Amino acid sequence: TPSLKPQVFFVLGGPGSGKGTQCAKMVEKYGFAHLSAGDLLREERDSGSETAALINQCIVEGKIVPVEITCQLLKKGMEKQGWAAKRFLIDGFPRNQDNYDGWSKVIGDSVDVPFILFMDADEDTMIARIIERSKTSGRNDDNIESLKKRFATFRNETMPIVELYETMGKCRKINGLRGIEEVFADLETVFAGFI
Ligand code: UP5
Ligand code: MG
Repeated sequence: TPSLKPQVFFVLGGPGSGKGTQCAKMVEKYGFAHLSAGDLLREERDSGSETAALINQCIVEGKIVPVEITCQLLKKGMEKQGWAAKRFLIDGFPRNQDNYDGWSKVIGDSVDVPFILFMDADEDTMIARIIERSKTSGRNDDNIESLKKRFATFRNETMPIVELYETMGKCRKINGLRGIEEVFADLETVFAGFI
């Protein structure tokens, strides 16, 4: 019997690897729900809530916000979209062991995670994309200083989570270096059975 739990697909990859771009295409073509942890955190920061200063400091330093904050935002976001029998793409989370443990505790078995996507790209490509995007993004972490810190955090804290899913046989690695449409064709292959 098919599971009635919502399905969650985490989307991980370095800054500029194309997480947001590809998720938007899955929303448009297949009606997936998409939650970007980074977008939710920027929204929360801009709301001026009591956690705003802490969130902003983490973002500029490329550090990872405590999971209690991020997980609550994700949970609220999922509830807002309608929790039941949905396919969620959660982009940019879980980024470290603290994120993984916090999610397991709060959400855990109430959803299925069939697999995660790992958007693979080299740093030179990602730097070029982010520097180009910085002309219009308005993001205060789209500068070379913050970017270097984001890469270090990705390598040291997020890659071990990618590897954790890999050892569970639940990581689908995507070559993110090609054009947007070619990358998307790979996603469609990987998601066959869910679309
Ligand atoms: N582009 C995309 N794909 C392309 C392709 N195939 N060919 C050519 N160009 C391509 O893409 C980036 C740019 O590249 C765009 O201009 C796009 O057109 C082009 P995008 O899809 O935006 O890449 P993405 O991987 O989403 O990059 P992003 O910068 O959003 O990744 P980050 O992981 O750095 O940012 P995020 O928003 O997830 O997190 C920001 C910060 O929030 C973190 O550093 C951290 O401080 C905090 N955070 C947490 O603390 N906890 C969380 O759980 C999440 C975030
Ligand atoms: Mg993004």
